[in-house]
Amino acid sequence: MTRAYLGLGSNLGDRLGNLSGAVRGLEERGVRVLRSSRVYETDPVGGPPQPDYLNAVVEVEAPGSARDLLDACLAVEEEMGRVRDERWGPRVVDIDVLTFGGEEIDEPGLRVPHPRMHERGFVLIPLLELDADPPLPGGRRAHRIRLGALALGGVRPAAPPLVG
Ligand code: GSY
Repeated sequence: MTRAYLGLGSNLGDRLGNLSGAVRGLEERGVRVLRSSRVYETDPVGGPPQPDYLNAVVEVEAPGSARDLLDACLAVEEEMGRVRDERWGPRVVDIDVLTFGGEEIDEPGLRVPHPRMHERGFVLIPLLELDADPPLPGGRRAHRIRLGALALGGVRPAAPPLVG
């Protein structure tokens, strides 16, 4: 079993219901969701004009490899109707593997820690609720990251944690 952090996001349909559905889908695939950050409403970053997101980070216990966890995330996204047709476009649900234990992985389709996680307020702010010193790309440490206006702007607490 390996502890990992996953980033969840939704900006289509019943956004909060979609995040809860993602948690259920992960549990059904043997991924135990141990803790959740609060849910934040966040301005969209990148891509075409699109609705605001709800984002959260969950801590999970994963039974297999990082690749197995990624496959479980992709299966849940697919089951919930995500169509991967527009890069950076709106989505019913998005599940990103942010970290996997202390592992550093750079393989096609799987880079862990997630290479942009420390630049995104919608990831970093909920993650820091769960872990004050999480693994970050390139061995960076949270205390050295400048949470400037860019990272903090447009991230507003919106709902309680998804579990617990
Ligand atoms: O990377 C995940 C999908 N995504 C998001 C997101 O989850 N939240 C916000 N605020 N902007 C985003 N842009 C993309 S792409």
